[in-house]
Amino acid sequence: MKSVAFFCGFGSRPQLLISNEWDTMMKQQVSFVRFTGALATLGFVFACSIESAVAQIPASIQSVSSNLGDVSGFDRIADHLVSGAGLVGQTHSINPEGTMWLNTGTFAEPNDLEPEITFDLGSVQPLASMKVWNYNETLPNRPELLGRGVATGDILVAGEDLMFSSLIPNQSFDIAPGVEDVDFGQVIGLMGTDARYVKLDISANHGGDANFVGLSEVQFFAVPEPTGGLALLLGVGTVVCSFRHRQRARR
Ligand SMILES: [Ca+2]
Ligand SMILES: [Ca+2]
Repeated sequence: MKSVAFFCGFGSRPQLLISNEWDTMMKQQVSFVRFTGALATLGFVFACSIESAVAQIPASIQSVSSNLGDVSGFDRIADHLVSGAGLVGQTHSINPEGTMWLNTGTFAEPNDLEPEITFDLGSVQPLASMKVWNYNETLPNRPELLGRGVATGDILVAGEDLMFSSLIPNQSFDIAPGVEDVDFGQVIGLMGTDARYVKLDISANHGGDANFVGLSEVQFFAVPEPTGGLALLLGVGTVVCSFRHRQRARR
């Protein structure tokens, strides 16, 4: 009789079971459903955290007003901002050679008094934020080196057509600490704006020498989207929830 009840347990209520048998079976079913629901929720949270962690967008340099590395023996070019060079975990080296960008300022010809840099994110996508590590070169009794870091600038964005519009005018950038054991990356929200190109039109440094401006690293992050795995988990969650609802309705 119990086996009959098992096979029809998800359909109409079997009349031949006595009430305490029915209650026990229902409690087991509800426990199973709650366990499955909790599992689906945990999976969902886990998948969300993975998704957030991998939302960084690979970037390249579309254009830059000048690279000190192009006209001198110093290896300081904009490519070092998007390659991860000098980045260790969430901090950055204090040695600029091969790890940071510095423009020519008035130190080398051609001078660069209108510094700007444009990042290419490969395709138009919704941008959640950018993370900026400022110019972190430091030596004892040389405060002007950290002063070469970007202090203010406009952030502009463009789609495939490279027609820029202002997103954040006169953004302030934190001066770097001159150490390499803290996360000094500054997160700037980009409000989910759809863009392929992001331009920094730099207006001032932090009081450094020779009108230099520089940075250590820049990363971009997309607004997370549900993946196939996430959609599957959401589907499982929906099925479990509707099953629970049906079970409750029948009691
Ligand atoms: Ca770097
Ligand atoms: Ca400018």
